[in-house]
Amino acid sequence: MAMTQGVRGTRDFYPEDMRLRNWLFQKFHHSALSHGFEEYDAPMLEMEELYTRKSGEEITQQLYNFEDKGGRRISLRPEMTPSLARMVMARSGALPLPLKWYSIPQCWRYERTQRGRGREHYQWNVDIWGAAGVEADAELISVLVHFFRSVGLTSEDLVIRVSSRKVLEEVLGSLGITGEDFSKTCVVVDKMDKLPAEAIEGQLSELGLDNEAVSTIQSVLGIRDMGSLQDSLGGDSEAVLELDSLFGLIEAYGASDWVALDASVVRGLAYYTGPVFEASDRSGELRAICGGGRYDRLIGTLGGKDLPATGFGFGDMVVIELLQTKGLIPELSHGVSDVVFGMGPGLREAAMRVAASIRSRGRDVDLVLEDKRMKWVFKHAERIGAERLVMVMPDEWADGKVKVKVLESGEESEVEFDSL
Ligand code: 4HU
Repeated sequence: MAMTQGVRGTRDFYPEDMRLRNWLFQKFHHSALSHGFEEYDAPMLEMEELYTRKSGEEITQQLYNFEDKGGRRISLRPEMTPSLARMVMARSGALPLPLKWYSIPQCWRYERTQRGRGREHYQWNVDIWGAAGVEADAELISVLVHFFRSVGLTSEDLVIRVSSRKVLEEVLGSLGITGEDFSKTCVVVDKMDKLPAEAIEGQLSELGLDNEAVSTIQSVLGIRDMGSLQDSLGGDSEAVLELDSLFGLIEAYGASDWVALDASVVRGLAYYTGPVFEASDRSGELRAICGGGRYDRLIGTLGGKDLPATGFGFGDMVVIELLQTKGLIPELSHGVSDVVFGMGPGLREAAMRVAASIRSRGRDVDLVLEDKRMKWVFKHAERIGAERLVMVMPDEWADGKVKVKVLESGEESEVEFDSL
């Protein structure tokens, strides 16, 4: 195998890729910071048992796991939420609530079925712990909308489809399906548009759902407006009241155009309990851009005392595809403001003095390290998008001056070294 081969399913980030990634991450940072969130981080490695939930979720069936040299079962994290739950549990009682935290972790998966698919991505995670009301869920939607606007996307490009796990909980509760069976049913229902009908019916019948129950579920999942939801679940349905309040708050935030009720949204993670949402492009060509929801009982399943929580995960890949199709990827420059060039080996030290002086004033300077022709230096300065070319030349330097060329205008001048 050639040594240029990386680990299957991983990506290299060349400087041009890194510029785009950093641009995207800055948008993630600013959108979270603009809403008062604080950044946190956790190790990429966790004890495997943090993810052994046994609800049939794809994410826990595709663990990138192994045994370490001490015989411990370890996994690369497939998602951030369990690490966050662990951190919150470890400081239970000591953290000021509600807490609003975000992170941009690299997450890993290892699927046996298909090759050639990515095994890592970066996933922006934004979470609120200790706030039980839909105000917190509305805040997450606002962070998302802030992000979409900041990258130039509009509500015509994409939609955040919203529902609540309580919709299915009420329907399934009346059929006697509760607790763990309810979570497992949600995981199967999430796959309804991805697997053949027979496979879904088989999995649902294992969970105690007959054909009539399946068609009841299907008709409820088809609901796209609050009127029909109320007709189906009744006026005092908790799901209806919850979603009604949530849409009211989203309206107050001026974000109504970005959201739509869609009862088919359940999400594939077992731990969701309340409002759930996902964003996708309006044309429906791409996979979901992000997804999230309320998970008030996750800590309980990890052996701690429950704490209300809600959050979303937002991968770095699908949104880039969407921005590409919409022509919204910006031209990102190298970021250097000045190129400094000493003409000839005799002026190498002078050029370093000049570069150091400009850098001490807070500018980003690329010093030409070797003897190059003037033509090469001009091309180089243009290619990296520098504003100025500072040339240290024998006669000028003898007078304590350098030659400065402003690249956009082409204007040239002689400047005292001290006043650069
Ligand atoms: C997932 C988890 C980890 C890594 C990748 Br790529 N994808 C689930 O979407």
